Amino acid sequence: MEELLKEIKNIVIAGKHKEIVTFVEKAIQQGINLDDMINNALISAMDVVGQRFANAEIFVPEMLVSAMTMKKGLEIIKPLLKEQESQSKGKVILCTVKGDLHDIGKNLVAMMLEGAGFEVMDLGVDSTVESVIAKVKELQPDVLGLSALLTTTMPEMENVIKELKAQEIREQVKVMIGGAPVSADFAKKIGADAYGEDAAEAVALARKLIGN
Ligand code: B1M
Repeated sequence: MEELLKEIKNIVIAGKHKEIVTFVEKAIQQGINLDDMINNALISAMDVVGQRFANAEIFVPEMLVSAMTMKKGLEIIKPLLKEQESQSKGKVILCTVKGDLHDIGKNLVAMMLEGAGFEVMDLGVDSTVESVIAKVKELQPDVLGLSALLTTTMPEMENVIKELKAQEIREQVKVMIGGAPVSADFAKKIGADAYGEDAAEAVALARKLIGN
């Protein structure tokens, strides 16, 4: 099992997107714990990729192929995470904020929330303040989840919260934020309701925020 997880991790690091499906399916057949596969193979691979990028050992194209490989692996796991839930636990709008194209973490949060029975509306990446506010008004979610991976796009989270206040709808929705550069202190500073460190915590917090 350990060997197979290591192999999956190396496949993502090397961006071997043609091989990932076979290996993830093999791991599922062997009964590998899905959380282990997500955390100890797929996510930890992206940590290595990020480190290598920061050290200028690899560049954007390599990072992109690794991301694509990870996404392919996650797509196979996604249906298995869904619980047999018929009634929605609550409505969540998710997006990556304006200027930011990173979506793997957000997608993982969406998958875990759906798996836990939430109805998730994913607005995608590079979401402008205006588009987020319009969707909040239209869909009236219980929770608005904002993701940012760049220090330069973190201020967009505060802009969304300011606009919710300006439009007098801040009290109607709980705001949860997350992403590698974001912290609990930052969440407090900008007036968010919660900060999720990872996808599992995001689910626990969504439940808490909604009160179920
Ligand atoms: Co980019 N990138 N990237 N990148 N990239 C980082 C973020 C970086 C840290 C790499 C580095 O330098 N070490 C760095 C940011 C530096 C900074 O701001 N301080 C960086 C940079 C600089 C850039 C570009 C500027 C590079 C360039 O063009 N010169 C560029 C920016 C593009 C843009 O967005 N405008 C860029 C581009 C890209 C790719 C497109 C190539 C690709 C993204 C592909 C995609 O997402 N579709 C990419 C990738 C893959 C990364 C790294 C390597 C991996 C990110 C990732 O997917 N991690 C990343 C380095 C790193 O983070 N180690 C890096 C795995 C994912 C599961 O984790 O997203 O953290 P994460 O999500 C976690 C938690 O954070 C949390 O739960 C998730 C699951 O546990 N979470 C939430 C996330 N959102 C949440 C929301 C919640 C709650 C929890 O509630 C709503």
